[in-house]
Amino acid sequence: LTQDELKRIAAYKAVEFVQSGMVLGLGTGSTAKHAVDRIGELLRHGKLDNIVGIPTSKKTQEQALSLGIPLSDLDAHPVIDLSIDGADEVDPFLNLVKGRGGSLLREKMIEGASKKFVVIVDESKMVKHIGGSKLALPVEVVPFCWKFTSEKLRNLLEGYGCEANLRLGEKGKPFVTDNGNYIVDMRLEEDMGDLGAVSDAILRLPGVVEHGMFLDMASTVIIAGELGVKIKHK
Ligand code: DER
Repeated sequence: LTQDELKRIAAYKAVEFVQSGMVLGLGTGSTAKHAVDRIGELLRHGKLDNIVGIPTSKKTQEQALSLGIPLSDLDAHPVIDLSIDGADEVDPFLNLVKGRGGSLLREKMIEGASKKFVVIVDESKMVKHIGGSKLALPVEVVPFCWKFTSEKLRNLLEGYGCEANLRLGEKGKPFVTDNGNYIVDMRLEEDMGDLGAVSDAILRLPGVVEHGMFLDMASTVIIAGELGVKIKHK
């Protein structure tokens, strides 16, 4: 099975939690894309009705619009029944790293407002510790003096062997999020211990908008692997 087939299997499994009449948080990324496609398909075939989607990015909004999924936002629906989204890392306590797609702020707002947050991953996303995949921890920062903020972040996380790199988009220009901000990718080397304390320290920096650690937010993680699908509940 290819990685994308595993992503699709996890996504379709998560959509089994969807019931007609739900307000759904629609995630962003290559795994969540399969879930949004499946919801659109079930709506089209009359297997689901009366669904309202709350997209976590402009990209997902466009995908959902093209599928005819009725859309709204958090202002109209401050409480969401179920959100389905991918993740870049999942630790044994179901803490997540998200945001490699750059949508972490809207994802965290929407998934934080959800009664149930189902995470869908292929088995490659499972790590022993957050930061364990040696990939980045994304931090959304305001463009104003981003170098100043990036240096503060680097100092803060220096103990974890951290570098801080501005994420670049097209033609070497800074990547700009849906919210008009920049992303600084923190390259972490090892277990950061008390993630809550690290989260608080990052969020206290004035130029920081949000970071990609989703602590104690997932209610369920669906893991698709070569040997089948595993479901872990909080
Ligand atoms: O950017 C994001 O938050 C995505 O949801 C990411 O965490 C997972 O993306 P993927 O499903 O394409 O691996």
